[in-house]
Amino acid sequence: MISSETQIALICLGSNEESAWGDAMATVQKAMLKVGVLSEIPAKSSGLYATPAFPAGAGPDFVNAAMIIFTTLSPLALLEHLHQIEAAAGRQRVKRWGQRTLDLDLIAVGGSILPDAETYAYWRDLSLQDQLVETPSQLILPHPRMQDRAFVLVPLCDVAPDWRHPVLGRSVAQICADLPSAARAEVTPLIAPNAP
Ligand code: PH2
Ligand code: MG
Ligand code: MG
Repeated sequence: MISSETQIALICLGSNEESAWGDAMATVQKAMLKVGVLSEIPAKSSGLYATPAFPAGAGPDFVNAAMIIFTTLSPLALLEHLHQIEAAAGRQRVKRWGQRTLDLDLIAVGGSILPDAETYAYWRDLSLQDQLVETPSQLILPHPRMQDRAFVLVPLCDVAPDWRHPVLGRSVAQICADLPSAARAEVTPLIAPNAP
């Protein structure tokens, strides 16, 4: 069922360590099934990609993917479901940039700007140096770094190329095209997306 309250949610999946569910690729694939269950109509899943860890040298390559789901859950309720799936894969939240069995990041929910435009802008404009030491304690949407990250944008292009960023006013495809081509080229397809 889909209601007038149903919103599109953009989710990025990543793993660079084996989990209770197998290697990084198996972990992301199983997580895709579990995230898909949260959607009221069939979810859309990107291909799987190998990506170098960010920041450079932070560990083994990641397997990354993206999904869109359609849900009436609030952003916080959805985040809680994503954390439960991470926990089921055996994720322990230890080190911010450490290796991770499974990371499910909520990238955006509809056109929501959370908690407000000013706080969003603070986190978006944080210098790279400050990003390494400051972590938001609340959910910021859209994800304040999405426009910088090829490992988020290239998979998102498979599932939501036309989603428009509520602050930047640009689509996923446009934001992705703005990345340096070298950054896009580092995102290596492992498994192609299913035909729609
Ligand atoms: N996630 C991180 C940190 N670094 N690097 C890549 N390539 N992919 C990720 O998903 C990723 C990362 C923190 O969540
Ligand atoms: Mg992440
Ligand atoms: Mg995360």
